[in-house]
Amino acid sequence: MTVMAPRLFMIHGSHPCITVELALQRKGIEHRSVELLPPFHAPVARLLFGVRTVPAIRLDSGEKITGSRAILRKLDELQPDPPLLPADAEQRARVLTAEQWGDETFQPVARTILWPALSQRADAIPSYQRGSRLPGLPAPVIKLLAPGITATEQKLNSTDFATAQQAVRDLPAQLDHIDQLIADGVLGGDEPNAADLQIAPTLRLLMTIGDVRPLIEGRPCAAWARKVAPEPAGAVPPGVYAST
Ligand SMILES: N[C@@H](CCC(=O)N[C@@H](CS)C(=O)NCC(=O)O)C(=O)O
Repeated sequence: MTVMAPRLFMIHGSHPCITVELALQRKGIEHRSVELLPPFHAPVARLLFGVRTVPAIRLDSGEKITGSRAILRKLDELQPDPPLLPADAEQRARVLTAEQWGDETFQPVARTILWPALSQRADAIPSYQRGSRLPGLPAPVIKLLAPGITATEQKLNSTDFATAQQAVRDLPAQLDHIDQLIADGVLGGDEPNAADLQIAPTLRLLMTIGDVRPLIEGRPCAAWARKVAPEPAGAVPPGVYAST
């Protein structure tokens, strides 16, 4: 049943935007996507929503909601079936805690590691635009713009090569945490919950980075992420963080 026709403002390949898309799909809510091109998304998002980041949605009523977790809460309110949170209070609290960790702690890890990798491998940038509705820029133009774009994004995301190397070293402990959440039944149930939808797209984005994928493959979380979230566009060849 369609209870509204929200407009989703998104950036192609953005992991929290995929979280919202998966939630909309699960609930069978038809929507329109408005794709923004970074870094030009910032003035548009600020003007329309008063924030710089996406995902953001505008409902038919004109109501605006920003941030993946707030959007999922709103979708559950508007269309309760299927629910994204368990009915049992204890289990619900566990899912909400995992979802918060996924948003605040784990989501930034992908940006921290990916942007310095793309600054080394500008030739990989077009692969992340595959499937975008926006016209692709010719390779020589991307090559010309890449240093500026990757430097801006590294600044926006408080990262650089050394920070990314440290994040790669810290990743196995975070993967242990996800594997534990799966073992505890917080993630990986028959029906994906809000924490599944929040964390799996980040993991899938990390799996596009050649030096990072081997740290994930073979773990329970690799199979789980493949089940929950689609394969995103993009690939950075191995060798960037080889000595990390
Ligand atoms: N944790 C927030 C953050 C969203 C976020 O940072 N989105 C990125 C795309 S993955 C963004 O809009 N970046 C652009 C920028 O920082 O200007 C959420 O889940 O909604």
